[in-house]
Amino acid sequence: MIPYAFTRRETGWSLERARALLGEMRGRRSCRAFSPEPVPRELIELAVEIAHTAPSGANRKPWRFVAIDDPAIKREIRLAAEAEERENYERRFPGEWTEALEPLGTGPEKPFLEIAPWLVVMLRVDVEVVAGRTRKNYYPMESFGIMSGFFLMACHQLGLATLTHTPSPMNFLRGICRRPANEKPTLLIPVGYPAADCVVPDIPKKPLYEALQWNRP
Ligand code: IYR
Repeated sequence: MIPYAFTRRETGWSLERARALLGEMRGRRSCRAFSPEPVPRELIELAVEIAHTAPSGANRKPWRFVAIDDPAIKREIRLAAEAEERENYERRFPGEWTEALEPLGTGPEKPFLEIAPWLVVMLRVDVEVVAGRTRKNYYPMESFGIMSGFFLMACHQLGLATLTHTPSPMNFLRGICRRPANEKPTLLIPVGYPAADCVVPDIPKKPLYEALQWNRP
């Protein structure tokens, strides 16, 4: 054990930072129309490194990242994702789901998978072989969720737009990325700048009082 190098802040400082951060995070939107403008690799590496600082069950960090800017791989991913999504929208989705998606304007075409300069594939690792022994990771779902939240927030803070995309099923990504069978493709996150004419749905956000309870009613 070592001492925790924690910086204690004044409450005024914290409040100011919290309000500024809330303002910035309120401005984050899922982006479905990207500009092809390149993003330096170092920026992606830093965002991934920030995500990788996330806490995880027993510090196992049950995730892998594959960062892709190779146009040939992006094209392969787009074609495979669109094939799955076409099945979803035309056959697999129940009516209720397509209704819920209607106001978001989503559909089976995913041009952003080729246009965004980077695709970051995140894979969840529930079980892995370490030093010849198979071991189970702890709380992989929770850990993965925390990690991906760190990533989305980091990207927004760095001035990058993202989309949490989950083509379903997304096992095709394992083959395309040449990852082993114990790694489960879980999120496919395009990262870049919004296209100049990017629009987002004008939808209300659930008010905080519907989500937050203080103590007991
Ligand atoms: N994965 C599908 C459907 C979809 C699901 C949710 I939840 C969204 O917020 C948006 C879309 C698709 O990407 O089209």
